Amino acid sequence: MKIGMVCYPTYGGSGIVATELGMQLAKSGHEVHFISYAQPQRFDHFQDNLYFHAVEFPHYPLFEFHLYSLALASKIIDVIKYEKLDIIHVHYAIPHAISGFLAKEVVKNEYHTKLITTLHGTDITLVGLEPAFQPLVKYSIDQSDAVTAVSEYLAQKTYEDFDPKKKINVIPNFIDTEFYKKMNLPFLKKQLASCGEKVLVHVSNFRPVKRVTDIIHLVDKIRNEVSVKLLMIGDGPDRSEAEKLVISLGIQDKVKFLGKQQSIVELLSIADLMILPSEQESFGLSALEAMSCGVPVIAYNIGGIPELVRNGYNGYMSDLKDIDGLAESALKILKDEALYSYLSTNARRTAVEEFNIERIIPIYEKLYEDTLKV
Ligand code: GMT
Repeated sequence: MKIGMVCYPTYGGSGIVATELGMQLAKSGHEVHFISYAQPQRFDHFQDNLYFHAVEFPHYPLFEFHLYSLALASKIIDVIKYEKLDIIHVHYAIPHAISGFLAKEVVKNEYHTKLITTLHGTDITLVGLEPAFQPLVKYSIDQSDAVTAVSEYLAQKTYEDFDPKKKINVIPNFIDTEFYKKMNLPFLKKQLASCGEKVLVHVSNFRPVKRVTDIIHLVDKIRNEVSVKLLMIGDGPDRSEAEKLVISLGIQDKVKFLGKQQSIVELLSIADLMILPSEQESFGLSALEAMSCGVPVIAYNIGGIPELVRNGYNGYMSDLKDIDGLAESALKILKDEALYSYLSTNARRTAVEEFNIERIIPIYEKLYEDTLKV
């Protein structure tokens, strides 16, 4: 099949999922054309069957705002015409789904390209609900030939808030468990943590929904009972508030802000526990990355998290904003070696048995095939 993959290219779960999906489909012999304003972050080497088309958007004094959605639609039209795409698969509804719909409409007399939309999270739960976008998100879902959501929770939210005419197919996010696999890196551990310190890790874009300051409070609550080092990986609007909190609590020696990092597997390999206290998370890809490296996860019981994290099996969940509950779970896990090893083994097992890329890609391929038949 010839597939156009539309996504955000930068940091963020939806772009990562789209890129990994595209790269894997290309390996399986499909021709995949990425369409975005920049080369997707993980598409950083030559691979057969994989192509990138940059969306150019002209600046003109009359346009106070960039008309990216229109430029994207025009680029999709070009790629459909030149490459004869069977499918346009857009990731994150805004504005990709409406641009895909527009492109499809423009070429419909000559080309029968199908539109598939994957909903990822805030396109439904947050931004998509803004009155400025809601009608178009609903319309583009209804006009897609197939729609997928990355968790049962997100599918349910879409039914509740958008009343779609279409069935929402749940295809969970996935992971390459051969790539995301614990490495033995004692020197890196020594570099980042003192001897005997347990390594806690958080990876996100530090947006308000991630509640990063809860992690700092958690460290403050447990630091006298267990020796820990927290690695804060990523960057975003709430980083400086978190840094200020670290200073005001006087725990600078316990927390390292590493900023954006490419070598996540290395860092997860030296981690003992992943903390993800988001107040919204349709899936929680960073939790799955940690679990694949054998790192148990503690998180709030919200959104799609319970589809991934199971209490007492591969991690623990607490009620939203219950930092004491999170701290209790952290202490339980870090103080009991037998429990730790049980959770760690099951975290890896969950990734391998339920979310392995090899299990999920054929589900997308089947959806493509079924959609082309209609
Ligand atoms: O930045 C993004 O890629 C989208 C972002 C969002 O806010 O919608 O992430 C979502 O998509 C990821 C990949 O499917 C999920 O793992 C995240 O849980 C989800 N984020 C939220 O729901 C907050």
